[in-house]
Parts: sequence; structure tokens; C-alpha cells
Amino acid sequence: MTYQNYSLKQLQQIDAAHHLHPFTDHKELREAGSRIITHANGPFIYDADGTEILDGMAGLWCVNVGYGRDELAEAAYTQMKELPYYNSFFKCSTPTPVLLSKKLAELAPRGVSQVFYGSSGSEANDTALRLVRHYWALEGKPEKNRIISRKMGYHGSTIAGTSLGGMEPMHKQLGGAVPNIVHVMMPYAYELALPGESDHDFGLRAAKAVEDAILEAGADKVAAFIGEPVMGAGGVKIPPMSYWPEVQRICRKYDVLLMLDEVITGYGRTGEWFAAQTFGIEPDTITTAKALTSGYQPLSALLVGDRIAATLVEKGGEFYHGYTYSGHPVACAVALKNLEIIEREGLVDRVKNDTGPYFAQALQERIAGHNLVGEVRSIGLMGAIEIVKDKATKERYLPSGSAAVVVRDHAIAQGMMLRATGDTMILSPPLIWTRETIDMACERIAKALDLAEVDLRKR
Ligand code: PXG
Repeated sequence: MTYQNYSLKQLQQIDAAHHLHPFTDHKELREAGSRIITHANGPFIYDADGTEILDGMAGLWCVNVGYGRDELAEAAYTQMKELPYYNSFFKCSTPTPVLLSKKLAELAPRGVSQVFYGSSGSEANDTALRLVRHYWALEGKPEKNRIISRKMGYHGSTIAGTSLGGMEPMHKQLGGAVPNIVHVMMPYAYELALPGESDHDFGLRAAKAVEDAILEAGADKVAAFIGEPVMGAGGVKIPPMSYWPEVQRICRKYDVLLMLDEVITGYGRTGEWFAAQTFGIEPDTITTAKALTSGYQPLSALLVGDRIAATLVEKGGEFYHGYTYSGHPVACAVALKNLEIIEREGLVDRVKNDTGPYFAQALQERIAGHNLVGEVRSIGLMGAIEIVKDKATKERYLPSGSAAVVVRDHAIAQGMMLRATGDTMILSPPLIWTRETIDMACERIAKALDLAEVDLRKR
């Protein structure tokens, strides 16, 4: 039976009766009822009432080629009929993960040519954590196992993902994190730069926090540093250009591996295939998922640098790690087709040379001047709008995080889906957006800001 046999109300009732949602206050949701999205096409999603909403978040940072791609459905269908599943354990392989690995090795930054598959970003980060610790053990340094991460970083929701991440509320519910992971300051100039400190100098100071953490533990105790090139769920926090090269210099100086989590930034989001290329760095591992299939199938790929891979292969011995769905044939078939579409349509170049710069300019010209907006920032097609009570002093509305939700709700009512995290509005649209789509989005956001201002000033 398909959902068409149920009314919206019935679906909501059943949802409330049986479905536990991710990152949700279940009491609150069950009182309010869920928004049920039933179909989508191009840049638009549609709810059960038929309301058209422009999807400013590409689903959840993933639908980079937009919705309604027949080619992706056909790739899945064909592969399912031919070979829906076989594993890649016990010296077996199937064609699509083999070919996808070759493709990823071609696209990846220099020195990165190996791939380990999972089904989610969280799984890929579990793999990454285990792999770097295994690497140092193989190198005869098992005590070199501390990982340095960042406050407000997001690396997934499994126990390892939560432990790597720096989200306090998640840690509070964890009941014991994976040991020996520490968190340093994030490179977020808007709130953390000192008065008069340049962006460049702030970037260097934030990188210095990594060096301090290495020195505190002793370099022979530190395995790796992990970070999102641009923090995503933490609020699209774009580091100064001085930050990443300096972090890389520090990591090399102390022989600490550099792990990038590109689950959001991978596959074109910042105007290069990987943000490592945008920031000019050469990491040892790159965690990817989401846009690898544009969200049409669950799939993650941990891209592994040659240094780690060489040790793994040369020293031998089994790495006791893997998932039933590692290298899933259908997910990999969809990924291959998705990458083909991104290449064929030149979406990465378009973000770099056309829509990315236009998006930045549109946010500056049409959104930044609003009374409620403290700052706008973007890189490629990834942007943030800081909601404040007072532009000059950067004072926020209280309670913290309450104002952005008001803007978001007005935006959705205007036909514009975006996300509120803390006091920050986030945009991460499909890479198929054109200048016209950006214009449409800015118009709706500006209207939402006007309406929200009326509500918020009444407080
Ligand atoms: N790393 C990063 C950088 C992510 O953004 C993950 C790992 C975990 O991926 P999986 O596939 O296990 O979810 C993510 C996921 C949000 C939000 O609210 C962001 C994510 C997931 C759920 C919500 O912005 N990112």
C-alpha cells in the first residue's frame, strides 16, 4: 500500500505513534505534528498539502544534483536487477565499488588514492578514527593515539562520531566518550577574534591552539588532528585563509596526521571537488558521504592518503573493521552516475566561477544590511546569516537560539527551506541553483527577515 491511501492527518498520527525522529524533542514534535514531504523535483520539495518549497539545504547538505534525476533511479534499478548485493569481505569484490574507487582516486587531492566504504558519515569517521590509531600501532607507536578535534565540530552521531565532535549537549548524553580525544577552539572570527585582530592573525591564533594541544600532550602521544574544512552543523563557520595551511604546517612539524571531515564540503560544495583543494592542503584522510550520491543512496567513502595506505599494505595483518554494506553495489552504482552528472554539467566550476560569487554578492547586497543581520558569510554554495538584536554590539536575542527559529519559520511560510542552528541561519543549496534561484531565495529570505523583525521587536 502506498502513502497515497493515507490522508496527511493519518500519516502525521502514525508518525507520532511509532516514529522516533533524529535530533528531536519527541514530546514537542508529537504535540506539533511533523511536516511530511512527499515528493521533490529540481530545486523544489513539496509537502503533503502540495506546497512548493525551495530547498535551501539540499535535503541535509546532500542533494547536490537536485531532485528528480531519472538517471540515478535507473542506475539503481539496473544494478539491483543485476546484483543487488554482494559483500566485499573474504577476498571478494563487485564491479561498482571497484570503478568508484578509481574515479575517487582521480578526483581526490594529491597523495590520496585509496577508499574505504561505509553507509554514513558517522561510520566513515569511526573507520577514520580506528584507522589512524591502527596506523600508529603498525608504526610501532601505539601510545601515539590522542586525537585533537574542535569545540562545536560535528563528526556524526555514533559514539565515535559524538566523541570526535565538540557538541556539548551531545557529550552530556553520551555517558562516556571514546578516550583520549580533546577539543580546541574553533576558527570563528565573528565571535572569537579580539578587538582589532585581523582575520589573518585570528586564523593563525586559532591554529596555534592546535600546536598548544600537541605540546601539552607531547607530540609522541598525538595521532591526528581532525576538522571540518568549514564547520557545517556548527554554523557554517568559515576559517580565515591563514588557518588551514598553518594547521597543516603544525601537523607536519610534529608528525601528526591531518584528517579532514568533508562530509558536507566534499563533491563541489566549496567550488572545488574537495575543500582541501579550496584551502590548499593535503590531508592524510578525507571523510566523505552525503553528496557522493547526492543523498539518493546512503554511502560514505573514507579517502585514505598514500602514507597510511602504504603502511597498512606493507606491514600487513588484518585490520579488524568493516561493515555489511561496505562497497554496496547499488549505492556505488548511484555514486558513479552522480559524479558523472556533476562532471557533465560542470557543477563544480559553476559554483566556483558563477553561482558561488553571485551567491556571496547577493547575500552581501540584499541580506547583510537588514537590521536583524549581524554578518553574512559564504564559500561556494554554503552560507550563513547571523541573527542579532543589535548589529553594532552583536548582542543576541535571549534565550540563545530562539530568534533564528522565528526567521526560519517565516522563511518556510514564504516557501524557503533553510536551517537554524543556534542564532545562525544556514544555506547549503543544491549545486544546480542558478542566479535566478539565488534571486528567488534572497527575496524570500528578506521577506522572512522583515516579518521576523516585527515579531522579535515585540518581545
Ligand atoms: N561529519 C560531518 C561534517 C557531518 O556534517 C557527519 C559527519 C555524519 O554523517 P551521517 O551520515 O552519519 O549523518 C555529518 C552529518 C545538521 C545535520 O543539523 C548535519 C549532519 C547530520 C545531521 C544533521 O546540520 N551532518
